[in-house]
Amino acid sequence: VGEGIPSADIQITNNSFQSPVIKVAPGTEVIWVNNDLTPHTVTADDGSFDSGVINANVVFSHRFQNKGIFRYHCEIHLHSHGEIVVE
Ligand SMILES: [Cu+2]
Repeated sequence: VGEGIPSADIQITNNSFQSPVIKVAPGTEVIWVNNDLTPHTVTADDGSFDSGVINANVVFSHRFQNKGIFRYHCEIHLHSHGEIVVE
């Protein structure tokens, strides 16, 4: 994360995104941290961003510039969902 860029963390633990819903301001860099031993992905439902495979103990980050509601899921565990509310 660059200097002065606001950031927010999401922990991926036990196949779930913690917290599954967060609110951030435009320009926030959201950082997902895979705490599990299995790989996950962070894939936008609309395809606007995609981490690819995030291995154990690896992070992925994406900066949300625009307001909106961005829903995402894990391509490996399709029951795992999350939502970034940028407002
Ligand atoms: Cu997963």
